[in-house]
Amino acid sequence: MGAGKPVEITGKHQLVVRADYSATPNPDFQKTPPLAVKKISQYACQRRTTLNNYNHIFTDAFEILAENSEFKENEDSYVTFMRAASVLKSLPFTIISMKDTEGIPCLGNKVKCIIEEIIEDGESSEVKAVLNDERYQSFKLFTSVFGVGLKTSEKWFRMGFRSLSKIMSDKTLTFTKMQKAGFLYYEDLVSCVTRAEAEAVGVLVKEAVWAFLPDAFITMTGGFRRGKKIGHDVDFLITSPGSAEDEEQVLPKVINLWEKKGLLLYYDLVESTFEKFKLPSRQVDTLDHFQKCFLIFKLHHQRVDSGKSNQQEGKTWKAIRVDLVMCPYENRAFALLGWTGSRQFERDIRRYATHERKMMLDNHALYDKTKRIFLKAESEEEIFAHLGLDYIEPWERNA
Ligand code: DCT
Ligand code: MG
Repeated sequence: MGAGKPVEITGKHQLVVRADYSATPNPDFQKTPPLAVKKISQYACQRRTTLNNYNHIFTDAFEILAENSEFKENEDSYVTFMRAASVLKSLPFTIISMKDTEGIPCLGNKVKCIIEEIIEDGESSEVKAVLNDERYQSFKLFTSVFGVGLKTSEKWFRMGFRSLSKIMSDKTLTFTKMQKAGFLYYEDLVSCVTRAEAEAVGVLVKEAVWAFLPDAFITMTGGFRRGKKIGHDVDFLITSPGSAEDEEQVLPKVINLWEKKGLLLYYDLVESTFEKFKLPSRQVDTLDHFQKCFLIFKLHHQRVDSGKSNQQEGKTWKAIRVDLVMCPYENRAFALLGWTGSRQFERDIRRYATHERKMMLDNHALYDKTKRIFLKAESEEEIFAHLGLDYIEPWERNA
């Protein structure tokens, strides 16, 4: 009205955060009280992040920079870029000018400079340099092999390797069982798992687990529970109210059954190191102590509903990475929260527990340091309530 004409729409004209905003349009919108604008939290567990990312152009850039920092083992820089990408994913609008970044946490000077460059030039020179960097390219390629981490990548890079074919044909190198499987099924494993394939694996997991433990609860966790349409693997959490001894035997029995049927291309069964009264871990990134199995499943195409599309000539199956986790019944809510992710969401909810509530949270338990007690929970909602957080649905945890 001031300008006397329609003006260009910028972020400041758009609603950032409504006190009660939700992932879906609210039919009672007109009935809700006047808008209360809430500050965006620095913690992902106080933001709702759906898969609707309006800022891909920026978040893709920051994820590449974060990955490069990870390859260089620069933890601080990794965290800076991941937090920036994460907060931008939660915005309900696209950043189109620097004014739009005002008041948004987790955007330090370095990050803002990169945003500004992308707004002005459509790309960041730093990202371009990383994408052209030989070390980055090699690490990206090497770590795409199942079983290859930073240490092995570093070794191969120093030895002068730049391609997988040279590595595979080198007679002096030795490979772990995991890496051998990684090379053998490379093409299948780098092509993403579709939801239809994940559902097909889910049917087989239920069939096998219920044969030995009829009252087991089986939940597909990870990215698929957050509503993603594709993933790099399929994660399942298994628990049952029955006895712990029965439970312990289930994964070995399932493995045995599948192996007999020729459905296992690789597996690694990790026994539980869980101790009931141990305090939650201080590390935001440590692995949990549940019994679990990391495996590569041989999924026949005929088991997949719509799955004829990317079938290779003559090959009737696809190798799929699957994680099975078995957790004690009392810990199921914590395990479910932990295995649903995203990784950034998990990091932030643990950081929030520590710094804002003087509590310790991990995949097993929640401990109140002030009261010196473990806080029990039957559901994820109860964990959020213990932490004094509004409940965030799984599909809003794509931080
Ligand atoms: N997780 C965990 N402990 C581990 C491994 C994973 O608590 N040792 C959590 C973090 C996220 C979640 O479990 C699932 O892990 P991924 O499968 O690696 O991630 P994702 O979100 O499912 O992503 P993708 O779609 O690539 O599988
Ligand atoms: Mg996953």
